[in-house]
Amino acid sequence: MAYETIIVEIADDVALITLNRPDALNALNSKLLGELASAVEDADASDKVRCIVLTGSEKAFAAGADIKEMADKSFVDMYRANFFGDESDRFLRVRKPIIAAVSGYALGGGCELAMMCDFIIAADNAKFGQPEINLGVIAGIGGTQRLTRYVGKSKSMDMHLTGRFMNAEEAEASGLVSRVVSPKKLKDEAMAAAQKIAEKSLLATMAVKDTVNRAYETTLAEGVNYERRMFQALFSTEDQAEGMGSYIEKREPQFRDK
Ligand code: CO8
Repeated sequence: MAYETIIVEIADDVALITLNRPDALNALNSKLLGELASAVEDADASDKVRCIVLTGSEKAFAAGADIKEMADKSFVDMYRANFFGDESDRFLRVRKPIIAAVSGYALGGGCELAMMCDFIIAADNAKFGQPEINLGVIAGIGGTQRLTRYVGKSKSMDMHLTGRFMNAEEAEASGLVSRVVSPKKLKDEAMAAAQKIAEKSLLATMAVKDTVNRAYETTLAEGVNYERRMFQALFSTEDQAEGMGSYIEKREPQFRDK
């Protein structure tokens, strides 16, 4: 499918989705978020895709929701359209792993979009922030909740209340990102991670995503019980027999997602 605001490339079991509004630093408007939701849904349904990478340009992953699109809207406009709620929900329903590869600005909705992915690999020029406070509003697609879970209350309050940016070093130290590389290596690093994930049993990678995300939604005891049942359920798969059999036979596993 042809998109106007994103580029989708599929190779070696990985869908690479690049946000592509260079004139607006990939600001997230309705068109882009609608196209992105469709692209990740297609990737989720495709037999050719086992992992997804979401990236932007070297200067900006995304500099936030499109301020020019939002500026004149009323509460009624935002409420009736459920502004970005539906697109966010569609993105969050994707069951295959999504890696955010962040270079440059990831601000406001851009930071929130990165946090809706399953993990973030950052370039050393990355700048994360929730500067909505400077616009007289607050985060609107999960920032107050997800950033607090990623980095804790104190740092999250600091970011949301002052609107300051966090660099890649601080983001790694505080647990927001999983690794930091140079901007030139970012895409290769993210694609290599995605290809590594794509080699695994898709059933197991989907179970990891489901179960780790459950940690955000439940008590420890409930989460551990959910994990135990998922672990046990995977013993109904051929991939469990293949994975353990190949270890014992000292060969590489051939997973078939069955
Ligand atoms: N929206 C619209 N246009 C933008 C945005 C944006 N968020 N960010 C950058 N642009 C545009 C600029 O207007 C400029 O366009 P033009 O040349 O036509 O004026 C172009 O991109 C390049 O930007 P700059 O010239 O400003 O580039 P600089 O390198 O000087 O500065 C910054 C880069 C610091 C990133 C700067 O552009 C900036 O501060 N951008 C705004 C950052 C921001 O406030 N983001 C938060 C937006 S609000 C939000 O995300 C809410 C999320 C929740 C919404 C959910 C709805 C329910």
